[in-house]
Amino acid sequence: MTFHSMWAELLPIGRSSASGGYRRYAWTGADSDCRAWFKEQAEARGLTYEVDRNGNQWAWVGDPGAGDAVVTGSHLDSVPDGGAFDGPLGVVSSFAALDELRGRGVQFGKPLAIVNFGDEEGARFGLACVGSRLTAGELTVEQAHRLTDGDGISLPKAMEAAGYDPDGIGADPERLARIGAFVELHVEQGRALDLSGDRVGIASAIWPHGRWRFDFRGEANHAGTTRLVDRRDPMLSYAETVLAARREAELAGAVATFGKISVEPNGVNAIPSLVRGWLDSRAADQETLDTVVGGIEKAARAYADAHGIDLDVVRESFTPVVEFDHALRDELGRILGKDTGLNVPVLGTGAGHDAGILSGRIPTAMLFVRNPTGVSHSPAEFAAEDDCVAGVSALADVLEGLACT
Ligand code: HGY
Ligand code: MN
Ligand code: MN
Ligand code: MN
Repeated sequence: MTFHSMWAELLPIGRSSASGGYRRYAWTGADSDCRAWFKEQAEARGLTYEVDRNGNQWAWVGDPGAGDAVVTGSHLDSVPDGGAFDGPLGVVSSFAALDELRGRGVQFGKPLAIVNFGDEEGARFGLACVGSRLTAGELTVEQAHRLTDGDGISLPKAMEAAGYDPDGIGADPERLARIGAFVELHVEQGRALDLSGDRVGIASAIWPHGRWRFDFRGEANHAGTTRLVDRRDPMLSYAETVLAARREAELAGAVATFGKISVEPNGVNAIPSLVRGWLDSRAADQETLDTVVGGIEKAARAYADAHGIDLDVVRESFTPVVEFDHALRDELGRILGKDTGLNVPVLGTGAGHDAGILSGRIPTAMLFVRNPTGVSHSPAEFAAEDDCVAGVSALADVLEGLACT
């Protein structure tokens, strides 16, 4: 199997014919099809295949119990109408890199594993990196049981419906104790490599980021007969808050996005009783992030008060800044620069990743592959095949340097 043929096999799974975007949500049919593809790739290579207590898939070369394993991989799920590369590029490249290492005839001095972490995007249950958070003990079983999707289906019920036993979910310290390093290859979600003219880069850090839910409660009423002065319309406060978010982020050099909204009763001719807006905000450091979110919340409260609207703000998830393991990051730079003597670019990112979640427990690093437009979380997400193949070789070099004698 070449990178190209694996890619061609995975590409159609969960893809919308209308937009070309993906709907690979955790524990749905498309997710199951992706998981079946992963299992097939593992078994076709004679790897030891397993699913861990949290539903993450693992494919091993060597003894999974031996310890000091080198692990690579990423995720296969997507955001709503997402792109083809975010996640899958890391998983396909891992299998292709293993094939390349076998072609080089290397001997593995340590166990090597390829992993597919479940539910990284949080598209269905609203929390990113569920598979790696559970494994790292960053998400408790009780919290996981409280996660429900838009139809009120809980995470455990969704796992069960997909044929997975949710009863064993939870922290997996023994598994993490057997891992010496985790390296995730990912399409860059930005243009730094395009601007520098490099095919591959190394991650330095992940910005602190989080998700906050703003609930604006007003008074439902008739859109046609209620005078403007008599209204308590939460949509106004919400709209003013979205504009305030842009102003606060611009001032601070950060990012803030209201990308998801729900309206009750959601009728064209009804003034809403409730407008729920979800804020995703990220900044290069904690202090800036606090300033931005604090500024947005302050503005929202001022607007709500002015319109007689009740406002609740709930922080639904948060990931502190991730500084990737310096020694491992520098080791990757040494390995990748050894033939060319060139420094491989090191770049920060505002995107969250499983490698970020695990970085508090095991040494983790990331490789980025050039994305010529920088666009991600969109059907337009793209990486040229020769850049992807360069990413596979870089990953193979890194895995050889870390796992082979
Ligand atoms: O939201 C993120 O940054 C990631 O893609 N889950
Ligand atoms: Mn993503
Ligand atoms: Mn991703
Ligand atoms: Mn991610």
